[in-house]
Amino acid sequence: MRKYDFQEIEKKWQEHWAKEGTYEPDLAKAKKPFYNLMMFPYPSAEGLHVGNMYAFTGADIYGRMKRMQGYDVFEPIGLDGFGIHSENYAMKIGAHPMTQSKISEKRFYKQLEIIGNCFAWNEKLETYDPNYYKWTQWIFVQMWKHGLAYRKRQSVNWCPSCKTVLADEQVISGRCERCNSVVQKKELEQWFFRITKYADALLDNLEKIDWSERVKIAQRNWIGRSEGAVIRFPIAYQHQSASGNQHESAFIEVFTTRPDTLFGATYMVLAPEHELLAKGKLQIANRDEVEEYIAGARAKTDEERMVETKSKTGVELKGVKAINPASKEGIPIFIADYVLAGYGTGAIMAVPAHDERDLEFAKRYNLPVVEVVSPLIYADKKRINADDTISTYPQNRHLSATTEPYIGEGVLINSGKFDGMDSEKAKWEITKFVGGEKKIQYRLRDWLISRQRYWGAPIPMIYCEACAAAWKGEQEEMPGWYAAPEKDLPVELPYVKDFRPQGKGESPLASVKEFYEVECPHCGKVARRETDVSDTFLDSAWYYLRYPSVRAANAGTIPWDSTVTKRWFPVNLYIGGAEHAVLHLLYVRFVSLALHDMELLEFGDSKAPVGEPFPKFRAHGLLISEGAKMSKSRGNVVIPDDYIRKFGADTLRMYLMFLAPFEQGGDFRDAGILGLARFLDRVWKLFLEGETEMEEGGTKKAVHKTIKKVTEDIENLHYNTAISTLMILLNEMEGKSLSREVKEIFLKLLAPFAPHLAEEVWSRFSIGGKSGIHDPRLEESGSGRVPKGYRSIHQEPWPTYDPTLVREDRVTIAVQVNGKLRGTVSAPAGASQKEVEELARGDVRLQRALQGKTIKKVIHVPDRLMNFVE
Ligand code: ANZ
Ligand code: ZN
Repeated sequence: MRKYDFQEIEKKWQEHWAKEGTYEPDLAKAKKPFYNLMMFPYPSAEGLHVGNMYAFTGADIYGRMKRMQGYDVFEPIGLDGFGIHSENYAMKIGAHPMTQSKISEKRFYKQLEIIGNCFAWNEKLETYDPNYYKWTQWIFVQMWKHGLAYRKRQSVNWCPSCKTVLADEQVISGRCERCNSVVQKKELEQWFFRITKYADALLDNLEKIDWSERVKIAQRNWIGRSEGAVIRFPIAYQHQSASGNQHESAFIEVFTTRPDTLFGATYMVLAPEHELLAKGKLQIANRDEVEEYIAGARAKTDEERMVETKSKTGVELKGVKAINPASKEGIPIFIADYVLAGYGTGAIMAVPAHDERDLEFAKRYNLPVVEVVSPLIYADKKRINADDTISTYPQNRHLSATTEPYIGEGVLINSGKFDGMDSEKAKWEITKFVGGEKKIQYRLRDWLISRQRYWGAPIPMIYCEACAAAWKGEQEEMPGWYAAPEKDLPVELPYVKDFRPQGKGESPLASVKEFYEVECPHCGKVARRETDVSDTFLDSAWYYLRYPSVRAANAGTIPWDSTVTKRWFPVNLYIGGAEHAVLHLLYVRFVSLALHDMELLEFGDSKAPVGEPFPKFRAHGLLISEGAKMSKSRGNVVIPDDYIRKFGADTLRMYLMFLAPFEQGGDFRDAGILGLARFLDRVWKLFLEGETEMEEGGTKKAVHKTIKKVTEDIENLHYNTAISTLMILLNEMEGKSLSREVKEIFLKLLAPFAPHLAEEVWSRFSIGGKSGIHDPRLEESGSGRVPKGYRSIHQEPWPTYDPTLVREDRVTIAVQVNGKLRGTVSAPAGASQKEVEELARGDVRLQRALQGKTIKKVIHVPDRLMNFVE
């Protein structure tokens, strides 16, 4: 039995903090606002996972130190409870998401309470609250009004198990991010947000924000900017038929990043979905064979098509050729599924000599390989005469196909009048020569918003057939579509008994007449509401904007209070999982940038680019369990509650943070937690059962070094080493007589990690150490008793160290002779020039280095360097 009754203590303080509003900053007036944000959880399981707790604790420790450093810290929490995660969970346990959400809400909030974070409970929010999603819908309407929302028929990713479409970002290696089913393609009309309009801004700003590098890299790759050219290849028929001339103007357009290799383009490839393959467009002699190939390719996912590198297949289009606009040669046209319809123009010029995939394909179909860029010249950056370069190649232009393709830069060969030109320069010269155009291409696609599911915010749009029929404007303007009038928001999600997805490409709302039948906002006739709901990622793309003004905004007339927003934004530190790098973290930036352009938001300063919500983001590591990824099927999912009951939240918090550097993650092992429990027991014993206070007993120096180390470690999220430093200090303190000051410093440093224990000990100290529960200086608070007028340790100032006390005792000084390092000496810290010089001259190695030299000058950088100059 532990003497330290964590169960009683933790409960008491959590209630006391809530009652006192210890963690509720004055949102309207805070002088030093610090917005400490963590990604909110989605309640889609029995409860909070220890992985969530890991993330929250790490963020919380930082926030707690900042509060003690004098900031008004705001650490909000809420639930991302709309969406497929929660709906699937409800389905799995045979519940209705609308009722289940209330049950999950209670459960999650209870858990979030017992982990001991300093959440500002007054401002919590849930994305499925109509008060909240009213404004999610309002944001959709703003997007629509500003031309950033549009509807389009497109082949989209379809998850056969979730029975809904998925955004590209939600397809991981060809599978559904959520349920791991293989994703299919389906043609559907859908709503999109024009995130591609922000591709450059999203990319450029990455250079100006302080984010975990791995997340920046993921975003850069996802946006995938490439510079290249669009080039047209005319089409020619081998046997012109009587009506042959009608195809004269047909051509194939390609996007290439290597227009310099144009002379080496020996064949072309169209994606199987390419529009030229539609019947009647090209006269193809082997139409049947082609159709068969197209059908086969349709059945594969993009991912399968990309990875099957060893078996690239294709079919040549018979009876038709393309003309290479540079060499004027006729070259064969293939269809092959290694070319994707959704990228560039859906067609490529194939240059087997300089592209790996093209070379592989060329070998398989025995196609010519023409080398046009020679690497020789860059071998040592020396330029070789172009004639020499060319002469190293035989007249025969069809080189061996067994060599590796050379993909670098070089000098042009086999390229007519461009021979000898630098490939970099040749890119634009050849583009000009054939009348091509420079083009910047992005991998990023527009954000697909529609979901054919029930549990989400209905998309607030209305379609009127009568208006569409009477339409006289431009077709692109989407005739007949209107935003739901703002006064009608929220478009409430009705209770639908059978909420399960039907898989017909329609939301269950499409069978609820009372929902979809509305009056046209324009002509008043009967119109139809959009019945798809929006992607959950739209809910989470703006929650942080609402947090600081939840109470103010819940009155219903504003999405957020802009004076509060100005005070609190941008967020000071955002912490969350790296797995959201190209989903949430990209969407949330886009929405903020767009709202800024609409002048609905205003923040950013010299330190943070305008409109960037999170100038500093850190990805926490992944927590595994007993050496393996946590998963239901392995049965190794850790639920924090049991551990909290058994060991206390403080012990669990410290254990989680002790595993490894926070950004690295860690391996949760039952056996490990005991060490931290013992540590806290020892703290308890030393502080409350030890000797009464005495005079300083020689720990002062160690204490100040600990202050320095713990402060710096927390700043860098190196919580594991901060804890081990506290452990070392505890060892040193045990068995010594300790001053009150030293004890207080230790407690303050421990407070962010073990907030309840630190608070309890502090409160007992505040009335002179040991006291019984009936001490008259205590008063009722929550489930326990606390000193009257008590001031929380979490509002005490963070300790600062005395720089003279943290100096190392001995330092290593580098000794140079004429600027060259010749050795080192160990000297007492702060040693004078004379002392160091003596030490150096007494060192055997340095004596040798100085032998026979007349030193004219000695340069001394205290504690670091000494240089003897002749
Ligand atoms: C000719 C060429 C020669 C190419 C060469 C590369 C090397 P990134 O950097 O990703 O933008 N490409 C273009 N559209 C494609 C599609 N729909 N499916 C598959 N591949 C496609 O890559 C651009 C390059 O990828 C383009 O440049 C094109 O091949 C290929 F020595 O054109 B390149
Ligand atoms: Zn109408």
